[in-house]
Amino acid sequence: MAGYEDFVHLDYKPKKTDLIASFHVKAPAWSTMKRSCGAVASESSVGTWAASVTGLKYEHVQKVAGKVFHIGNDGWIKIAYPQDHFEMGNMSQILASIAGNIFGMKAVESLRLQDIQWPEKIKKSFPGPQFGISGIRKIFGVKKRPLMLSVAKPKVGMTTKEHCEIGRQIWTGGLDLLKDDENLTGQKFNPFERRVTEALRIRNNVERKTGEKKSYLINVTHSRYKEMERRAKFVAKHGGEYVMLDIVTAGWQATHSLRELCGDLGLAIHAHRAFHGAFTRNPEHGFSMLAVGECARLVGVDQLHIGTAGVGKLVGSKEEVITIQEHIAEEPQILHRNKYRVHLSDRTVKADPKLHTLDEDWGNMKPVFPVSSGGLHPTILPTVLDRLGIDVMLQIGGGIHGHPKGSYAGACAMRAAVEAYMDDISMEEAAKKSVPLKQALDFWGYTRPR
Ligand code: CAP
Ligand code: MG
Repeated sequence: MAGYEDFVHLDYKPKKTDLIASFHVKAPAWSTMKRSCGAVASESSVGTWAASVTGLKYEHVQKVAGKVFHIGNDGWIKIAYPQDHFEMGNMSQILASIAGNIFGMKAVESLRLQDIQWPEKIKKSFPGPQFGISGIRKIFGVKKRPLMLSVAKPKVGMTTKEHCEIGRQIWTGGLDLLKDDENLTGQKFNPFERRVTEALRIRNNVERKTGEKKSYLINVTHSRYKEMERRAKFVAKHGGEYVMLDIVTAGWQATHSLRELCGDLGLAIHAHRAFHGAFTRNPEHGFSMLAVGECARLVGVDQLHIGTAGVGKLVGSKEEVITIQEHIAEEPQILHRNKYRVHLSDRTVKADPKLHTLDEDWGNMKPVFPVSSGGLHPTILPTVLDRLGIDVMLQIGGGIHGHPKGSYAGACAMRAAVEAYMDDISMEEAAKKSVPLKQALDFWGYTRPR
């Protein structure tokens, strides 16, 4: 009789065509590790609790069943899934298998999906990013320094006029991008269309004045795809370069469909990950941000928030964030004091046994531009850049609009801090030449918000 244990095959050698997932499993006292791991493989592929209906008696069902091929004594396991178990190009179905019912099973006390290794055929069935890091840099004509953005704060409630005035100040103050916040869409006090046309009008003026390319991450998130489509087309019609999407609250269908539309419209997608903490935060249970990042890369976002590597107000350790960066954007380009570590030419990422991540070969799929944001202000940016390198986008909200002299000064301080870092000059040194940076240094010092 096929039971859960029949999904455990410790002698199985995964094929190159298998999708492999690394999980941490905690079995309840009344179960065994073998049974709990088998339950995960069964419920995430072809089986259910009633042994007789797991289907393993049918040969063709066995061919698409998950197999537990590694059970470590530390609770870390690996499951191989034949690629034909999945529908190509359908992220919703893939996750309904490997990240579906299993998190709610009584057969596990806790379960954490840590990393996924994707077979070539599945990778090729997804579009991947349209622009890549070099393509985004080309939009701004900025070859090396980190790109800088600011989200208008207070995040919701300001009128269109107030919101767009903040855009004028941060663009004039030297930043590359204005960003809508994750929960600003088309509320009545700041209607979508009016905000887009007014902000882009101001943007065009600031570009003329500064001679620098400026852009705007416009949040098109909506629970009706048709409306999202209309808003994206509106942005393209009015000369915007980006849309922003809350990919977790909107979901994979919205993200993948928007990626197809933006491919036609030539718009880049900035992915915000609000809501991810509900399932990525607990190291014992849930779905890792690393796995979210890989799914986002496959479905094809151009930029993704990945955290501040332990510096800012939101959780996400240095180790975890650097790992995510390596998997979605390859080897971080670290500024070693006037010496740049060159990007690895190939797109392979090595497994880290300590973090239970898996090897990955991204082939020619474009990288995602990592975004570091959350509780940052100008004087602590060097610590973020030391950890993540300079191929990042730095996003600051409160750390600019909370500057004692306001948003324009806050933006000037951020620009001065980043330029100083690129010239290998300390914040104290740079503050001698930048009043706004000195004011930020006097006001916040090197405190780390939390
Ligand atoms: C940052 C932010 C971003 C967070 C998202 C906020 O504002 O706008 O949404 O960075 O987190 O609403 O908190 P501050 P993450 O700069 O004022 O903190 O980047 O980790 O996804
Ligand atoms: Mg926000």
